[in-house]
Amino acid sequence: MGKILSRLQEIFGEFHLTPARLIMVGLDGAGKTTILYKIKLDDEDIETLPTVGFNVETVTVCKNVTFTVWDVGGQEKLRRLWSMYFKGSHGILFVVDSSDKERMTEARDELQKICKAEELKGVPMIVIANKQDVKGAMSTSKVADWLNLGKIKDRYWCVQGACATRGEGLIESMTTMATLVKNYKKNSSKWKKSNYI
Ligand SMILES: Nc1nc2c(ncn2[C@@H]2O[C@H](COP(=O)(O)OP(=O)(O)O)[C@@H](O)[C@H]2O)c(=O)[nH]1
Ligand SMILES: [Mg+2]
Repeated sequence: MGKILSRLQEIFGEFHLTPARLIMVGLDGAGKTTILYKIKLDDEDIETLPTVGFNVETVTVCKNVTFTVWDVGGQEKLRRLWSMYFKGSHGILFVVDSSDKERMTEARDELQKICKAEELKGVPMIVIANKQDVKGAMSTSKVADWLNLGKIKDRYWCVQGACATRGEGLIESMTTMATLVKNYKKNSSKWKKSNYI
């Protein structure tokens, strides 16, 4: 088992009764598939194909953790399907390409739409500021500014810098996520077995 995956299993070990359901979203090209493969296969070199259209992947990465992954943006008609996938989620991983200044506004708009979703009220969010290895990539605080994260007062959130291709920042992201999900579980009546469909 890869390093990231075994660490993930360790940190989510106590979620055996109520497995964590996480959604991972972001614009196409942000690095979601790369992150997923890094978690599942760790150091192996994987070539990723850009996800075309509406593509939802649900992956159980280890015993207690399920990821639902999809691209947001430019899919207005399909937005009504969102709630179906949002329901029962305990954490949001929002992945952003820190080197793509041109699409930062679009990323912000998508993030704001996600934050407005009723099904995700109070659900904690980690923003993964990916592609920190690219020259000229925005720092985590710049990304936070661009995405207007300071305005978010109704959920816990945090920004984590990452380089998915090298697997950097992923354990940190998942460790923080585990803590936030634990708090969410403690404080939210939403965390009920009946939420698991
Ligand atoms: N330089 C760099 N490229 C990355 C990083 N993460 C992903 N990529 C590349 O960005 C492209 C899109 O990644 P992908 O995982 O398919 O994005 P997705 O559409 O969000 O699933 C691929 O060519 C990846 O190899 C990173 O941290 N640094
Ligand atoms: Mg993808």
